[in-house]
Amino acid sequence: MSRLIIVSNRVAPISEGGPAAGGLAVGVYDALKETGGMWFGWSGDVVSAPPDGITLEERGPVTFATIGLVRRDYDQYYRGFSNATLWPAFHYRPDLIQFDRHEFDGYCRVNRWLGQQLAPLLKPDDVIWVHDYHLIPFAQALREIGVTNRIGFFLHIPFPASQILLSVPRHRELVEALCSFDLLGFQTAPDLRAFCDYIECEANGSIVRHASKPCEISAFGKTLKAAAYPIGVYPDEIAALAKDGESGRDVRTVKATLHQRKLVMSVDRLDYSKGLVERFRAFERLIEHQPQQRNNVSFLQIAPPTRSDVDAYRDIRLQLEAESGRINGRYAELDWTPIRYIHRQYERPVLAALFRESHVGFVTPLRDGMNLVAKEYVSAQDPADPGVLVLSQFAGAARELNGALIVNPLDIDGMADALATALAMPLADRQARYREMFDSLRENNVSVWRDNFMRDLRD
Ligand code: GDG
Repeated sequence: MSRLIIVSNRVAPISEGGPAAGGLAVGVYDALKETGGMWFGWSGDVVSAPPDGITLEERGPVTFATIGLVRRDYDQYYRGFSNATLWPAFHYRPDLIQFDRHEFDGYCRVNRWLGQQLAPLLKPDDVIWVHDYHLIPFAQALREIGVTNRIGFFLHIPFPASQILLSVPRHRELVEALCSFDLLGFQTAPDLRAFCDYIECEANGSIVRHASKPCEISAFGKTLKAAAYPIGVYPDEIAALAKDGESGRDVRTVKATLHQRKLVMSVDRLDYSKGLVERFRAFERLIEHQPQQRNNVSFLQIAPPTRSDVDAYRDIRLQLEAESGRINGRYAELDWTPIRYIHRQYERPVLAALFRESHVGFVTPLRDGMNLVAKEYVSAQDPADPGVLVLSQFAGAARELNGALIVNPLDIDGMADALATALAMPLADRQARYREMFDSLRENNVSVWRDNFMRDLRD
């Protein structure tokens, strides 16, 4: 079988056999090990002089190929256009879009440069799978220098409705660049629909739709295929990790400090798309309106730092610190802190074990391509006594996790009500919801996601 070449902004730091990496990294790495191939991307280093070339590291049949970025490229391509323009736009936050034409030029320049670095390493029958919004112009860049391999693209974040995308200057160039791929993958049907809507209504393109095959698109003088491929997790592995961690030190500490109180838990990168402020207010509303919950439930929010050099991320951190301080100041007692907010990263097995320990998984993004935390929370539950998932209708995962209590993350009272329902839910109801969700996670695990995409790309 032809080699697989994965291209993503960052190359996952995989220690073989280790539990450090998440579903996506493990799923993709499995495929690489099967077919042999290469994973190419930014090393994560900002270097003082342009790098001599790619650093190659062999691990069995897989080659890790990484390269550093100079400060200007990091600023324009990564911090600028990717994370201060595309991320807010694609998460329906035009109010947060910052646009600078030099950053857009830098974004395209870095994509061309990365393409030039990769091209000499390619073999004619390699199949290339590019990931996410940092690399929208990547296929176009490769085509310009004569690469004819099959190239697919998977967008991990939402694809916005046309009226939102139109607010990004140079949107047409972005969509035209996407049309240089052979296959586009989106997380959900609404994302695919939004893309098709742009093609038909803004780009004068045409689409042939099929019931169970990718649709065929003609636009900008090119033809390509597109479909929805919802990303999954490995639920059985997460369940085993969670069970193993039950008696670990961190879980024992949490249990000891809870003193039989119930636990509501969330884990998110500290990102404004994740709805953290609204979530804190919903927990406050619960203990405000239901005094019997006070001192009987705690809320644990783990929010590791991310992109802290982008302005909007500094703002959300300050806002969250203010909200948790205000709510705890108002309701805390000598022996009870309502919100435990931790701005730090934890090991994957610790998170899984804490998920299993908590009575409610509170996952309420304002917008999310999929949201793997929701799937990991369900996977980690104890089948004999599972917790309840409270999930935003705006997470891609809400389309699959039918056993969750679905909420609108802007409806603070609605979220507080859902928390109360979850905390009081009888065991039989919790078990039925859990079982349905766990079965569907198994059926659509991350291998299914990967294999479906690869089948359509090689087709
Ligand atoms: C993007 C899209 C889409 C979080 N904190 C820690 C930690 N995590 C892990 C979680 C989960 C992953 O990071 C986060 O994935 P999400 O899907 O929840 O969100 P994004 O990071 O925004 O991911 C999203 C995803 O891509 C995949 O396509 O679902 O919609 O936005 O696995 O567990 N892991 C560890 N420590 C932490 O403190 N070890």
